[in-house]
Amino acid sequence: MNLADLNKVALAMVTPGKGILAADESSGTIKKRFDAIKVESTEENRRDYREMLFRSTEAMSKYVSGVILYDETIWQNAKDGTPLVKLIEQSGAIPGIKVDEGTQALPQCPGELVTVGLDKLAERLKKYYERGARFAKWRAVIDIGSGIPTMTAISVNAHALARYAALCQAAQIVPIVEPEVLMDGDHDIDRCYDVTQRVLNKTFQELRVQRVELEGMVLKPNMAISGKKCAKQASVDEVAEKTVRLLKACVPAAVPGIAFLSGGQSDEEATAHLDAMNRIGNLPWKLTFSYGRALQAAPQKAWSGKAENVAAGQRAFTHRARMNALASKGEWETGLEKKVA
Ligand code: 5MM
Repeated sequence: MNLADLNKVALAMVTPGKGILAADESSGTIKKRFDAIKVESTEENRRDYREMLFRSTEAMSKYVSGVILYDETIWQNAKDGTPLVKLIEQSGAIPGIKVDEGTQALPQCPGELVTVGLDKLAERLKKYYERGARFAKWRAVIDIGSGIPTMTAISVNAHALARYAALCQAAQIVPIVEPEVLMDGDHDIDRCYDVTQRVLNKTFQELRVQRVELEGMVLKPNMAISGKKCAKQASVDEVAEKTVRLLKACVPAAVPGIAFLSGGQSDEEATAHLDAMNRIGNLPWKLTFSYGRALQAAPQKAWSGKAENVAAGQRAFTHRARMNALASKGEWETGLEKKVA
């Protein structure tokens, strides 16, 4: 492993003014997104949609540091035969790859999940590196509910995240470590804070045990936020203040950067929260975005599967990417939302 090179890639992924496009929806998830815009989820439509994003020259070259791809996409070519990975590289962004293989029910722990995909991971990473991937992603899913999460679910998921991260670094690939505490329930922000604290502490403990070099990774966490069904929704300032406090307590300064998931927040909420955190300032790591839904909902709607809407889809993507890029520097303002380029 060359740690200096891993650190260089990790720092590039969290460059202020840029962030990561999470375009790694698995087949089931992209089908759900396409169903919502009444587009059939065929291989060609998935390719056309992602090609539209990667050919958004302004967004990709100015505001996107890296793109997380799904296995199908990393092997796909654009309509003119250019590999999609090349389009990303040509824009100056770094190609990355989701390497987990989804979740399975965790035995003895009703309602809880464990992320799988460690078998043959070393071999798969080698192929992805040859194809151009310089970072990877693995997502653990932790749900909050009555009696959950159990320490069992937190431990097995943290262990798998660290096993994955160590294998990535051995393959000269920067691991994005994503322990996602879901915001689906009716819990309040303080319960989210407590659970996320336990999850992050266990994750960093496992990363240390398995000798993962913190300078060569990026953390992708949820924010400390109220559950979607909670009657009392925390304000933007409370989310920002509590998330920064939580991260300062759990994430070593050796980690170059933190790229948040959006987790079901609205587009503008996800931007406002990131912006408010960066306005707090004096942080030991860079804070940016690695959004899926909060970057793509608008372009998906604008595109709606029609070739004549490609330019509108690209404008919508560029706008959201720019808003989040400003938020990564604490320079976003709500008034800018009206001025779609
Ligand atoms: C883009 O969605 C990613 C893939 O999800 P599935 O494996 O469930 O299909 C997802 O991991 C994503 O990268 C993160 O959850 C962040 O996306 P959001 O939409 O929460 O910002």
